[in-house]
Amino acid sequence: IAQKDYKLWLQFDRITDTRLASEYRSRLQGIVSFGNSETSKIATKELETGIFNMLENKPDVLSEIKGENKIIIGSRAVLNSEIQKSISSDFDKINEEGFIIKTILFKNKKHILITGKKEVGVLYGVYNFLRLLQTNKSIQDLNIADSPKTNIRILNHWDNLDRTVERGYAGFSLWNWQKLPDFIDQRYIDYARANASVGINGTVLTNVNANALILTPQYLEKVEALANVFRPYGIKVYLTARFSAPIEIGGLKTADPKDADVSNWWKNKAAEIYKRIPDFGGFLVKANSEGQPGPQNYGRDHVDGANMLADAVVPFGGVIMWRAFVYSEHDANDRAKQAYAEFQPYDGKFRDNVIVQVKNGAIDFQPREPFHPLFGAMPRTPLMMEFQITQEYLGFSTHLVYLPKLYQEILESDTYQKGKGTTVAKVIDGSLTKTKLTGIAGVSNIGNDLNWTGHPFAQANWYGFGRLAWNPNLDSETIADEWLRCTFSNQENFIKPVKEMMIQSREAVVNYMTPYGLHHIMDTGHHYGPGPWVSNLSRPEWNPVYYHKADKNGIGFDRSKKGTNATAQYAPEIEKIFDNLETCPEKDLLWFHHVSWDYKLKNGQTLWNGMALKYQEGVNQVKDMQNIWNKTEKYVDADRFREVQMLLEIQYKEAKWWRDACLLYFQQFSGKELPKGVEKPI
Ligand code: GCW
Repeated sequence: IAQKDYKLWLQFDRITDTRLASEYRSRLQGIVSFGNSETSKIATKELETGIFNMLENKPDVLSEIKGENKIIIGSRAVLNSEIQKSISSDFDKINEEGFIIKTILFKNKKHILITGKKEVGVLYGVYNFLRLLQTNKSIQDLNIADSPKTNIRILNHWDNLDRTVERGYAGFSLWNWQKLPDFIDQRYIDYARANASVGINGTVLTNVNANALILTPQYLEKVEALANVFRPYGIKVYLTARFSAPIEIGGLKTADPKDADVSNWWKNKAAEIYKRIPDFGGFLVKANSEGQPGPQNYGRDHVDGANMLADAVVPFGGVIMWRAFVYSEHDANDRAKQAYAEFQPYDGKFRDNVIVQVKNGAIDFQPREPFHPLFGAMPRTPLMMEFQITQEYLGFSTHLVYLPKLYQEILESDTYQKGKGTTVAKVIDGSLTKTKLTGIAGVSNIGNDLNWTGHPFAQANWYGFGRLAWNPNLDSETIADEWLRCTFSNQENFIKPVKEMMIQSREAVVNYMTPYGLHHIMDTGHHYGPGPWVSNLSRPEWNPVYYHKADKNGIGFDRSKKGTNATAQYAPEIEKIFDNLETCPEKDLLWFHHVSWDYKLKNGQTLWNGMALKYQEGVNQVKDMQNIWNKTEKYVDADRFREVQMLLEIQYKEAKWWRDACLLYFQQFSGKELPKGVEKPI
């Protein structure tokens, strides 16, 4: 059963279009592989088996170029001098991790060359070349030069050492600490391979709510074993650092970053780690957030904490990813304002090897949030994006929600911080501020479920995250197209409607959970299902009522000048747009304004009616998704067809649950009837 699911987007199904298959065969008459490293062996093997599976002919692997129509692979250094010379200017088009796929003439014969400055570039090139075949693209006269636009393309695993996964909905952690280091689960290799195939080059193995034990020799030995598996795939290992580790495992009395013993402890710890793992990536830190220890426990600030750790790893080339996800009950007036207030004043104060990791929105991974005001507001500090791939607030691994659509919406947002066109993507890829360190992190949705991600379509979110981390300007629709072809089928009658289903799935979840800028009204703690009524939690900003503020007069959080003035954290042009009820995009209306139930929406409906109709629309959209999927049976293997069908049925039931729960609850305040077109609660 699991086999198809398990193979993710690396199915390499036989190419059924016979004309195309024979064209491919004629152009792929053998592999010439230069290079001897582990990475180049992997690249050769991938090419060999990929071609074999798709075309059913086993290409010969040769060590020199004979005849014609060979695929030549190897990094710049190992290519023969004639080829090197003929394409030397092409290397100017790529960076250290980039690749070139090019049809070349060698001794007057045509061949396809896959190369890069480094071995890992060749590997990326191979996966990209295989994708051309998987998606049935032409391979005549190729001339592709592509490079990742960010340096750190990384998964954040919120995996605990007991293998539970915080906000994980796909089983337990992949990392079998008990059997490591001597037992290498095949899954580790398959995981590395899947990541490399989309260009992911880093992984934080452990939860940001960190356990200091991971930094003890007993665990570091196991981390080392994983790093050894991932290295040939171009993937670096990172760990989370618990700020109080010097006390917990180091026997010190304090973790004060200004204390010499403390900074020495971290320096020694870094040296110990780098001795085992010379290419260790560095640390990800959640400090003074949700009860985690941090520099503020000692009257110090984020800069003190981050820079102390940065100094410990800098001799080895390590980085510190310091999270900006902070909020506290002591300033509960508006949680959305706190990260900006705490971090923006520190712009330019962090060491060069610190990158501040900012969630896409100012609250917490909601179905829709406006972009985080920190993007573009710290021009002298590298900022990296943190997206959540696991669906904490979006129906876990039960609901089908195609997240690259959400990611794209954020990346395209214009911050106006340096005038029009200052998109979040430009902040992230460093093109705006010319920061050297750039990155995108995704909170992983991977576990030891047979299909990795719980929902077969959640694989698309892992894939799409990787693609956007590689190039934040890619279009989510193109990514969906690629993913579907690689994962399921190239049949147009399948691709067209199912792509449509994926694209609309993001708006559907917004509509049936949190239309018009509503947010954080999920039931408490687990965040599954509706809970807008919850009001009894100890911290005000944990209660959904804090976010929707529904009353007789209306609904929504007033973050305008008249309210908490969170809008002032944006560039003046954006501030103006959000601040004004007339110009505020309706999709963010209740995020920024408290609006009367009778407020007239652009479509002429009152807010109450409009909201009710949106909830209904969300339900209808899920119904549409079901209708689309039900027609795909002949294109999809029986198991995945059935799985998705069952999951969509649950999603439909739960979309109605959301609609009914929210409308019945809010109706107590609006005191109004449901408009025509909205089904009566069941
Ligand atoms: O989204 C919230 C989650 C917490 C998480 C926290 C964070 C790891 O509910 O489970 O903790 O954010 O991002 O630190």
